[in-house]
Amino acid sequence: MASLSNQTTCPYCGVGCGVSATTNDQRVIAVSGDGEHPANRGRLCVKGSALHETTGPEGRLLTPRVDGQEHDWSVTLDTLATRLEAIIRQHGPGSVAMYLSGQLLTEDYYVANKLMKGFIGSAHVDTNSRLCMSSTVVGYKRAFGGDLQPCSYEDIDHAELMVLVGSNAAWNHPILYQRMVAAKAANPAVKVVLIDPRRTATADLADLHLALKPGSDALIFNAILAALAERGALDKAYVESHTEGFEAALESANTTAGNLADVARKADVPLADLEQLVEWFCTTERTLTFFSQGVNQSSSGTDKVNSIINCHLATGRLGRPGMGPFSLTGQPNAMGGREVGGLANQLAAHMDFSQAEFIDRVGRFWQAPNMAQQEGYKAIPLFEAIERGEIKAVWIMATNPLVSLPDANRVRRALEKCELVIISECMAHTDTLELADIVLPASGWSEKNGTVTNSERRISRQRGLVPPPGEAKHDWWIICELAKRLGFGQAFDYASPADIFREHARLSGFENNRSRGFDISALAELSDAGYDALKPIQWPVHKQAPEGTPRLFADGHFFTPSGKARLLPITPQAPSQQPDSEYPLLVNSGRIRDQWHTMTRTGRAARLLQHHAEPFIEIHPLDAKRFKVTHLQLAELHNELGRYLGRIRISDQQRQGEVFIPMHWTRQFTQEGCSGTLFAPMVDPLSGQPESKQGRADLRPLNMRWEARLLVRDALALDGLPGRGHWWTRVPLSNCVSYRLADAEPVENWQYWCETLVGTPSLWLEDLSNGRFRAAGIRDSRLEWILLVEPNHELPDLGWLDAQFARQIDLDTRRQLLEAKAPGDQVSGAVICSCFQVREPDIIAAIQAGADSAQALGEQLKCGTNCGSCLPELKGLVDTHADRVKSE
Ligand SMILES: Nc1nc2c(c(=O)[nH]1)N[C@H]1C(S)=C(S)[C@@H](COP(=O)(O)OP(=O)(O)OC[C@H]3O[C@@H](n4cnc5c(=O)[nH]c(N)nc54)[C@H](O)[C@@H]3O)O[C@H]1N2
Ligand SMILES: Nc1nc2c(c(=O)[nH]1)N[C@H]1C(S)=C(S)[C@@H](COP(=O)(O)OP(=O)(O)OC[C@H]3O[C@@H](n4cnc5c(=O)[nH]c(N)nc54)[C@H](O)[C@@H]3O)O[C@H]1N2
Ligand code: SF4
Ligand SMILES: [Mo]
Repeated sequence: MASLSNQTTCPYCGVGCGVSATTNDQRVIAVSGDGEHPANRGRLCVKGSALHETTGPEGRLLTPRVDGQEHDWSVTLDTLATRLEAIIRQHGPGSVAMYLSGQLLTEDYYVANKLMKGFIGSAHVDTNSRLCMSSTVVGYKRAFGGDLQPCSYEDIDHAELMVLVGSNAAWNHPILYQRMVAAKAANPAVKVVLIDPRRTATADLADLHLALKPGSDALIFNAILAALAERGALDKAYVESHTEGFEAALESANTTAGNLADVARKADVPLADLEQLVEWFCTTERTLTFFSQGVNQSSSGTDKVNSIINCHLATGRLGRPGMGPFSLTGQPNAMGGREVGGLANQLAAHMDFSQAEFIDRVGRFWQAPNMAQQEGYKAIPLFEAIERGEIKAVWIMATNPLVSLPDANRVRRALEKCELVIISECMAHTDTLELADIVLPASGWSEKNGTVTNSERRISRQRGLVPPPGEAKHDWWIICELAKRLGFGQAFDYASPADIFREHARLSGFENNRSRGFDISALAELSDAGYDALKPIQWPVHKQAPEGTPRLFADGHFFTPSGKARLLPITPQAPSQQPDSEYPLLVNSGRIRDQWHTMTRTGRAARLLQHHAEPFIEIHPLDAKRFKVTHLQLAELHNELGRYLGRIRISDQQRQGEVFIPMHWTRQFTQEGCSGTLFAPMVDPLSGQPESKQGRADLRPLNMRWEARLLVRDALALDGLPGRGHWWTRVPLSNCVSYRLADAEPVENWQYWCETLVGTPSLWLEDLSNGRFRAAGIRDSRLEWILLVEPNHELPDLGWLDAQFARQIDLDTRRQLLEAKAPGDQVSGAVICSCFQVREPDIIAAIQAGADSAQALGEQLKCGTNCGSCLPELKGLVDTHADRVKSE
């Protein structure tokens, strides 16, 4: 049974699941879903279930550093303050910036924003939410007069039509997806539509999948709006009383998408499928439209968001159960960041720089001496200003921009030039950290205390359960200590996150009078004990209704000057990065099931790297032919900005002319597998959000002479790898580190190769005519390393090899190490079910032996019976292989 002392919130996706953690003195040793949390009611997905494997002191950043030297906190903070003051004195407050993250807690975020915008006097505070949710923020503000996400998870239980646009919820919002699965199981009449150029795991639930041409979403929603009007499906009374701008919006829709056949052709989807979507949308009152990065990460993302909202406003489908335009937020505290005003064009508490009154109000509330007067640089221009030398100091907190920003190579050049780079980080090794002048070790999940807000505007507590390792400190503490050194002690004299939260809650209600939708002023009076015991609560939480308020917009009142919601005329735009003869492939990028962003945490858990262990390039079979690449071959995508190396995966789930690459890999895990290097920094003109879904590149096979697997006890510095054109990836296992290596140059003498990299072999087996070589280093009967050069992609079971690093090596084992097949060997295949470590070959074998459903597989192999994240893939395997069985 969960008790307060171990209830916390998952630090990954915006679903915001409650977690019950079991701890010892140092670390979390087990986790389970919190049955009392309304977001997940006891369930956790695969990433959540592995949380305990990704915490603990190993690999953590433990000590503050200045110019590479370790120091204590007092010296480090004094130096930081002195350097910042010097820069501000010489170049003004506009020469310093912060780049924050939706993974900070609300309290960290609040004090960072307050320090910069009110006290240092610079609005150059932006956040990785710029890359994530900023188009939605603008879309909601334009339509509703505030950044107000109107729906709740509960709506899933009432919806009759669910449309997912640019969302792979099965992998990226798994617990919410499972709620959709349950809703459909409970009522098979519920229809689900997926709009995504790829046939993702999410398509498993869909009655209809529109594999549209990338970027054509606004065209489709304009077509729906036009059809709603033509087929008499509008809610005219609602439009009349509660909205404005309808006529202009409809006119744009009619002009650009009045003809369904024309839209189907332009969006490259079958007319009958489009017609089906339109018909369901026109006839289903309770329609929920989910959207995520396929919509936001676009050079016209804001318009796409509004094209969706238009259809809901025209039918009055929001503010009631089971309906509305529902943006799925990505990071655990994407919402909290928006609440405190962490974006450069926001100020605080849903006020921005658009009105002098807001600046004055926030200034009075903070008693701020140096209020910034206009909005600051958004992420892309911010890093451009750093490159120009206009911004001389940047403080990066809880984000890894060298990987996640587009044109990543340019971001590197900018930071290399920057006079003062300050980085607050939990982990000892990240790509960005290598460029820091001042390094500040931060406490992480399970150590820090505060709140986060999930996709349905529900505030939950993350609780500090174990002490931070080494010298790591809480982000809010670090910021406040610096503020004190800059002379702002009085305004930053907080004793705890609870103190900060109360102030944030007070500001949300300050001179609000229901003019701003974000109001949690009822929580401003929480005692410390009340804060500690705070149960998940959805905002607004007005003083007059402290238990939470009725659903947003139920009364048809919006936060625009007229009180009416706005429809906007939308002219669909094509992506700005267009394939051409030089760079003929469209590059799409996104997430995989078991990794979180730049892998600093999920990359620590061996089992999370068994689903996908390497960067890959997913490509349609016909394109594979055209570009002369074969399945599992290594290949290079390249364009004028950079290159990306990955393994080819041929898949008919991909459209022709388009490839998909994961966003996760970094220099810590592979050689040139960072997706960000391929994307041009093209942004939406209103939101500044980059177009990370539509890049372009050319593809060529990498003709490697050999591939090998090297397992070593301790990680290697692979700069020392002999040979040119080499490639590597790294996967941590329980007792060793596993590398895949490849090179275009042959190795003349493998023994010499071993000596230069890992040491003289204790035993080896050479079969050069077959391209085989195996060698191992054994010291004092302990295995130190083993190298396996194999001509094909099937290598022996890693689990067995890994286990040998923890054993005494006897004569039998010596022999087995050199044999082609080790005991317990199986063809290594992807682990589909992480919870029970069930591999693809075993699943296929079971299907071939008669298991004809995911349920049957679960009964036999247990796969899919815990978190359920792999159910879509299990069903996919059944579909593929059961058919084959039947047809044979
Ligand atoms: N496993 C896992 N889960 C995560 C995360 C993670 O790193 N790992 N990160 C979290 C974060 S921060 C975020 S923002 C969310 C993101 O969650 P999602 O938005 O679901 O994630 P993505 O995989 O980036 O992109 C979703 C889909 O958009 C599709 N797409 C590309 N172009 C278009 C287009 O033009 N139109 C349409 N309709 N679709 C298109 C892609 O093919 C992709 O399948 O996930 C959160 N959850
Ligand atoms: N090509 C491409 N690029 C993308 C995307 C895409 O789909 N395609 N998606 C974009 C999106 S939606 C997002 S959200 C971004 C995410 O990209 P990033 O924000 O760059 O990725 P993370 O790995 O989450 O980085 C968080 C960092 O903060 C550290 N950290 C974790 N907790 C704490 C803490 O409490 N305090 C401190 N100080 N540090 C902490 C982690 O170790 C990690 O290094 O990537 C964006 N970039
Ligand atoms: S769905 Fe998974 S990653 Fe997202 S909050 Fe829940 S447990 Fe964490
Ligand atoms: Mo995100």
